Amino acid sequence: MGVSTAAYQIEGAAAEDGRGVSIWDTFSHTPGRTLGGDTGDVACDHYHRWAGDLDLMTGLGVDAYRFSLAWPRIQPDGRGKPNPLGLDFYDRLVDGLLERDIAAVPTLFHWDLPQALEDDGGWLNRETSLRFAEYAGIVADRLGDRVKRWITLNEPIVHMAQGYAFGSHAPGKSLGFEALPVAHHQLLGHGLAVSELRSRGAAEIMITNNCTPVWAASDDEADQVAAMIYDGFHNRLFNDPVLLGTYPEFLAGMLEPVIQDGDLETISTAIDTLGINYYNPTRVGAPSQDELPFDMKQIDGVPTTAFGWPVVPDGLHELLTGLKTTYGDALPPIYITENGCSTDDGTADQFRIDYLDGHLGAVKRALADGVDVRGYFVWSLLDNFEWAEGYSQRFGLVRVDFDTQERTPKDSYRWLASLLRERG
Ligand code: IFM
Repeated sequence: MGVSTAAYQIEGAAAEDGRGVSIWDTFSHTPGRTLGGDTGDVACDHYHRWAGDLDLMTGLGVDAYRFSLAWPRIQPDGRGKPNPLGLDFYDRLVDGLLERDIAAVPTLFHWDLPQALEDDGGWLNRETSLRFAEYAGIVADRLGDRVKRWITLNEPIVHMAQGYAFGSHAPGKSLGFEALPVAHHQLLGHGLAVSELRSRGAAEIMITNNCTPVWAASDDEADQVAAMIYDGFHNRLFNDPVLLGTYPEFLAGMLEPVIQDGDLETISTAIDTLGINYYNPTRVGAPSQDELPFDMKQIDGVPTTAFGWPVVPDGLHELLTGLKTTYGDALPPIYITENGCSTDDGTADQFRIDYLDGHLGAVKRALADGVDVRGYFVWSLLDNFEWAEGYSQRFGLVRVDFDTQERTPKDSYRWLASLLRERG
């Protein structure tokens, strides 16, 4: 059992110790891009307060911490010689975790691409995949003696869709289907990074995909087809090539111009486990206009989080058993690398307790049904910078006062701590 965070959402210290500019610095400083103009300049100031934050994890009783490395801290321009001070920070963090008997589970890329790489096309440019592999090697050279479990990418679907197709995240491009090469180049970067990590002795490597069970709005053929297409874009575009070495047929044609010989072999280089981030199912129907081949529909009759996301714990069971049915022996053991909810400001968060309890129950049922789930990470340890929503959506087990940086454990923190204590 662990907790999960990401660099740009908590670290702050955006201009310290030689850190370069990331696409999220540029985006959040562009007027109108984030709610209230919020930025990650300070965030939870974790860069300076990391030791206290690790103590919070000890108090919680978790045995693993999933965090991400800020690429621009390590290679300010995304290429070439590493910045020693950036690597030193993660060195201290990993040592601090090991001193507390907490396994370090770093994610190499959680959306904060060095701006210099974006200026050359970002993930639309195949070159970024090669740079990502170089960066993976640099990090593994420094941390690989202590880090055993690695995650390459976080939610490549969200980075492609929100960052390059719809423009609601950095780098803020609205390319529609022209964003598809971003999927292929991220996946290629993943495959190349697996080899770099492996050659440096990594014991366990995974990719983290955001997955959702897709519900057709009705039995009508048009709704069923729309659901299949959505499932293709959101889930299968990122699971199939990694696990099976193929793209879903209807997407393979669209990707053809960017696929080179050997790419799918690289992308399907064996991984050890699969990271799954689950928040909610998605209901879709036939398109009502030309822009997209599906319409998003509301899910009625269930509670919703502060973000307005439907709460459906059974969806996690459906997702996990569905992955087993779809991929069979090709499905490696799974970690739930993110699951959690945003609630209103305040520390009396019975809503989060119910949410976590329900979803842990769903994992238990999936285990009983034969799905090999090895671990579960709560999103998130701390309230943090929720991307375009700024600081308005609070996902933490620990409340953060963003004026004073005071941390206050919520009821859910105490609930989880006692659950973990009882479990021994
Ligand atoms: O905060 C994000 C995280 O960065 C990626 N997964 C979803 C979370 C909640 O929106």
